[in-house]
Amino acid sequence: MPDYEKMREKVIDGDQEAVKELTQEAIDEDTEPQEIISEGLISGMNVVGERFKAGDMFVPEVLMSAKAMKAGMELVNPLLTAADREESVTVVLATVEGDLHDIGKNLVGMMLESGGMEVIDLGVDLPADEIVDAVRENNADVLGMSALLTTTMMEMQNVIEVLEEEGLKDDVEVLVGGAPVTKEFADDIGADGWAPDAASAKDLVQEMTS
Ligand code: B1M
Repeated sequence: MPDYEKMREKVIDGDQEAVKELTQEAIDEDTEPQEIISEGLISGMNVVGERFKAGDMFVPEVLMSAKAMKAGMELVNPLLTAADREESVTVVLATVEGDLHDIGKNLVGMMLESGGMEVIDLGVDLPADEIVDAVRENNADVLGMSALLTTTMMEMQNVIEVLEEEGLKDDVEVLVGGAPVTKEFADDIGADGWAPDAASAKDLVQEMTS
């Protein structure tokens, strides 16, 4: 039986090497990959999410934990079956055109991955048509957009308008966030959801897609 308590602890500590070792041990014991993910890796990251929301952990620590979780996931991912993958929620994530800030978006992506979702991170400074193409091509369940500048947040509305023009708006849940973005703004531009931080974004996406 893998030592999940220790695995969770090492994810929380952001200890990549220890997480890799414990994950490999669990794999060598022929443990179900899904069990390793849910009982050890994601379960540890869930604690991190809660502590971050409560203000008991800070961005650099969360990034370390997310890296440790990812290091374990990289060993487990090749063992997942096609059926395991099909069940997964697909999220396309981008920072909108004109905006180069990506630290918050990356945190959101890591949290979503820790929730077992498939994240297609398009990067920063993404024009609306490229975002919409990626939503279509990946048959995304959720589009997550981030903006950190008051001058670029309006671009989110533009993306939603392009989604509407292309007849895709009803097929995808649109989630927006970033320091200047408020719930009121999200409602005004027709987004389906807004989250103040990465851990809340994961909770909301889980709600939206369940
Ligand atoms: Co810039 N910058 N920056 N910057 N920068 C801010 C945002 C600013 C507030 C600084 C200031 O003036 N006090 C200001 C914006 C002012 C405004 O618009 N009102 C600003 C400015 C003006 C600029 C430039 C224009 C500066 C210049 O060149 N004159 C320029 C613009 C470049 C561009 O984008 N075109 C610029 C450039 C940069 C750097 C490149 C140097 C760097 C970015 C590096 C990078 O991201 N790779 C940078 C940084 C680091 C900052 C600050 C200092 C920190 C931002 C950050 O990473 N925060 C920032 C000031 C500040 O916030 N103290 C500032 C940490 C991060 C974890 O938080 O991104 O808010 P945040 O993400 C949170 C939530 O918002 C939420 O979850 C995250 C974590 O829980 N969230 C989501 C984010 N995205 C979400 C998506 C979701 C849900 C939740 O769903 C999809």
